[in-house]
Amino acid sequence: MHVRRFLTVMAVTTATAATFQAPASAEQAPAMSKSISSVIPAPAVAQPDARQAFRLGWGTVIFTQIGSREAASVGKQLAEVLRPSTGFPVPVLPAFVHGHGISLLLGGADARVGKEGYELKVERSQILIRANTPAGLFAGTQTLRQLLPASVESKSRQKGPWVVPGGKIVDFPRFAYRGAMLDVSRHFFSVDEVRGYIDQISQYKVNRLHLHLSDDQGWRIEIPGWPRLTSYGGSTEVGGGPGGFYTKEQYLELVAYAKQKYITIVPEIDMPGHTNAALASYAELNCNGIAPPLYTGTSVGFSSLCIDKEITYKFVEDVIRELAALTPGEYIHIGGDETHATKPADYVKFMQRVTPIVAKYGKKAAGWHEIAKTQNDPSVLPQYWGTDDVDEEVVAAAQRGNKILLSPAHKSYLDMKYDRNTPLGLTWAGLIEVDTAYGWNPGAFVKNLPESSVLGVEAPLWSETLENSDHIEFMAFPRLPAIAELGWSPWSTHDWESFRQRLAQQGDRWARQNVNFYRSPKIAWNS
Ligand code: TNX
Repeated sequence: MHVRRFLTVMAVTTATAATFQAPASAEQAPAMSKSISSVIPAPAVAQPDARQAFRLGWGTVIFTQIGSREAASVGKQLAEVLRPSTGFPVPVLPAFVHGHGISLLLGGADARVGKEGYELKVERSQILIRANTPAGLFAGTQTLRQLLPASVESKSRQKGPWVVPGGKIVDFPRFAYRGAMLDVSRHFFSVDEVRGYIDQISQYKVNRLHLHLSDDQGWRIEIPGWPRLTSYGGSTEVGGGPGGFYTKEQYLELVAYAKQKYITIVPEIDMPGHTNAALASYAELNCNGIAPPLYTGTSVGFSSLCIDKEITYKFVEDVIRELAALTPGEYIHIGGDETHATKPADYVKFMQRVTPIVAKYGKKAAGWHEIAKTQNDPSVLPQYWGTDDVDEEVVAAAQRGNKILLSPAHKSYLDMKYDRNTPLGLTWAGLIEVDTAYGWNPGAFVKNLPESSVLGVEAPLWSETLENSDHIEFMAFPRLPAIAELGWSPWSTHDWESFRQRLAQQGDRWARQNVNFYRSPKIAWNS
């Protein structure tokens, strides 16, 4: 079978040779002079060794830990990146032997790598990635991708040489939660569009994708017993387009796809505000019993579930039970932001009743940081989205034992414009160039919030102005990698000059992957 694949690849190679165009020579130079630390996120420990380098060739094999299906899957995913551009067969075999190859092995790694880290050694004769878990192996292979020339990301055959700079990396994350959020409510994004974003963020060791599945403009996930949520509440979006929703099967497909890339999906149903789509679908959820019309504008803060009706809590429980069943991860996000149409006392009453429902189904509640003032439950995860560095309620929650997730809007909101001329996006939290997105320390950002209380960071992408993958990519790149580095890399590696040089090398990779990135003038892009 391997021989046949080998011959097929040979044939393809010959056929494309005539049309092959040599890449601009400028690309070769930085690839050759690149060091083992030229990666985003910056590795925790990197020791370059200029005397060593590995050259991928026709005979390169990926060896994976014997008996581990997951290690084999990580190896296969790596091979699928390498084959089209190198034209090499790159077979993936269980590691009975060590040859001239790339080995992905479980166990035997440096003690510091923990659950998600890895050790990577690049020598003339082999590349060795060791980790305690398949997630660590996957992280190691994402590093390896970036150590190869950018042209490795092309879908068609490119000229080598395929050299990986020599040395050793010991790498592991600073924070457990390294997230991205996508708002699929304001504009709906298809399964394929979300998969594309998963592919992109997983390259930067992001391990959570928070999906904002409901808002005033659309309800996007099927819930048994409440069919109008999707058939009616999901039928439009901002601007009046057709909207859409995920069936249970489609959603599970996304969960499984993300899992292959060691990303856990965190579902959000925003409540009690941001609920017009649900209120429009079911009249009984409204205090006055009258369903409002569907909404396709972009205002916030005008809708609320009816706090004093029992049906509200039946509805919420049905939703949470279903989300919990669809979620392998520990968190269900229950929103709770901008509840200007809910009285403060009602808001507290609602959250105090709803957070135990999340616990009843075996999950912990995450919520926008307003939730911090509603209870003493230390398992709740407030997500800070303020625009400054002071929040006493969040600090008080941390003092009671809550972990905090950081998404300060003026730093991490990917839907803010880069500058005045950015054609997409909003400005309410400020203009966010890539140096601003990179320029903060999550471990010492909110006044009196210690690093030990910070679970991690998340970069939200709200979609009032975004309609397709090109738009998503333009807002996320290059800022998402900046936030990803803040989540992964130790603060000791934090250095704007180093980051901007490493970022410059990503431009060509995105171009090869057809990622529509923003060519920030702060960066000397390498292509
Ligand atoms: C605020 S941030 C919101 C969203 C908007 C976003 C636009 C937060 C918890 N709520 O409803 O989409 O601003 O940037």
